[in-house]
Amino acid sequence: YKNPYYAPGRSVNVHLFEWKWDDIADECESFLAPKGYAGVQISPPNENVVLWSYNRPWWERYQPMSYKLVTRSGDERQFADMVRRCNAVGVRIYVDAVINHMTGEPPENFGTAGSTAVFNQWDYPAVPYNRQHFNWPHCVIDDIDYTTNATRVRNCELVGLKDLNQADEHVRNMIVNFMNELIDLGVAGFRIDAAKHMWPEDLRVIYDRLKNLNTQHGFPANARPYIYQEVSYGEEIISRHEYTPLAAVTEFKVGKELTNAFRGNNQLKWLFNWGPEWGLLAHEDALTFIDNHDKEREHGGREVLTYKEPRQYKGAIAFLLAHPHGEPQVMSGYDFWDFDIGPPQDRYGNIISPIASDGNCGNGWVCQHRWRQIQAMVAFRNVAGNTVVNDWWDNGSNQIAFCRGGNAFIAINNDYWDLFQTLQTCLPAGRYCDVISGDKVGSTCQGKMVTVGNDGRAHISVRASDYDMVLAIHIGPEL
Ligand code: LAG
Ligand code: CA
Repeated sequence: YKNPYYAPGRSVNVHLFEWKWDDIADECESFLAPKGYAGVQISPPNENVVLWSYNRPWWERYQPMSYKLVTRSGDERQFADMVRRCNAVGVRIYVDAVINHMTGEPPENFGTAGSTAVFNQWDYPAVPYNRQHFNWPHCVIDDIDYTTNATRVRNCELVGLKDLNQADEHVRNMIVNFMNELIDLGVAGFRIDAAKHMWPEDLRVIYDRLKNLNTQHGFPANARPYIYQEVSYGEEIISRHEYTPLAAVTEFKVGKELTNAFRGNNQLKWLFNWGPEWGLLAHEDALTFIDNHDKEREHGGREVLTYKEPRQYKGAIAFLLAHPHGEPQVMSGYDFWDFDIGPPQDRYGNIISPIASDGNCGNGWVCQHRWRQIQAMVAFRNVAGNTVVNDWWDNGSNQIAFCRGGNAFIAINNDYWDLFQTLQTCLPAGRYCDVISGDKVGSTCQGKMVTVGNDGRAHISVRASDYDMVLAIHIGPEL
């Protein structure tokens, strides 16, 4: 469950938060595949409760009503079409699987597929689930439970959401059928929402009943789905190491530590041994990211870097993607000013597409994955391939540089003074165009030019006043 089955030469997953299936299909064909993105994490595809009382918040999608594939992102036909079209261009689809719980007791009682439920009776006829399929007696997780009581974290309700009992055979069947239907449709894997709130032994049973990936969608025979379990930090009473024997795990420390460093609270020079020596999960166990849809909103969004602090955010993402540790994911969402704000929508609640008719991202969407500096680092990672970090350089402070084998070189300056150095780039002699500071249009470089000599060395300049703190060059088309 730890192999994402990316297409050869691809390495970065993007969370297209709240995107519609039709738009994702278009994006796979027109942008993600040509730019070398490997996969997309989609928002939950199964029916959720509709919450007009909160003006359709994003979080209604974390309150399942059934496993019918009908949401604001699209219906089953559109879902199948998206997966088929993305797989056809080598972009994999990973589903956010909400299997810990159903709804809370919301003020409204209609799902996106028209289903209703009797919340206070734990009755979800569209699945069907009833009271006997939930953990009992009913209880709600308190903050203190995270440090003292693993059973309560797993068997009580997360923020009042009806807590399914994954030890129950019927519950297992319903979840497995749902996930297997998605595998049949061609998905490559799953994010397991709220994995900390489920017992590892129950999850193991569920994973082991999943089908192999669908060979008709280009997967090799006997390929198991890629599974990354959402375990936030996981260093309290429940350890993330209870989950790594099963499948991969979301590595929240990456965003926390890189945020700390790129906000200037830790020197970049210390990143020389980035990886397990920092207490991070082993490479194959770690799904890495700076922000996700929760972290960009929690605590006023101050916990980790987000699109709202773009210079440091792009710096942190550049390091995330330049460094070989982990399977990285980038977040791509919409502009918001308050926790509850849902995606851009019309008055009927239809999601407004991110990409306008001129092909540009707009309509209130941020599209981080399309930012030149981020997209360029996706290509950088693909070119770097399986190489390790070599020729590390730092100035004893916040200026760092390193090579990825003989394929790629990056320099980052998070000091308040200029980086002005002759450095080993490990690249063949030649003229390179920095992929961060400007596009290469035809044979002209709109960004910084770097001339590498026969000894692999080049003069590198990243001024404190430069628009971005990163310079990155790699082998590829000649200038
Ligand atoms: C997750 N991972 O473990 C998701 O990443 C996270 O986004 C989900 O919470 C959570 N677990 C449940 O799947 C989100 C919001 C919550 C929201 C919940 C359900 O962060 O704020 O709770 O989705 O929609 C909302 C209200 C609560 C209320 C609850 C139940 O905000 O105040 O108690 O619904 O009615
Ligand atoms: Ca639970």
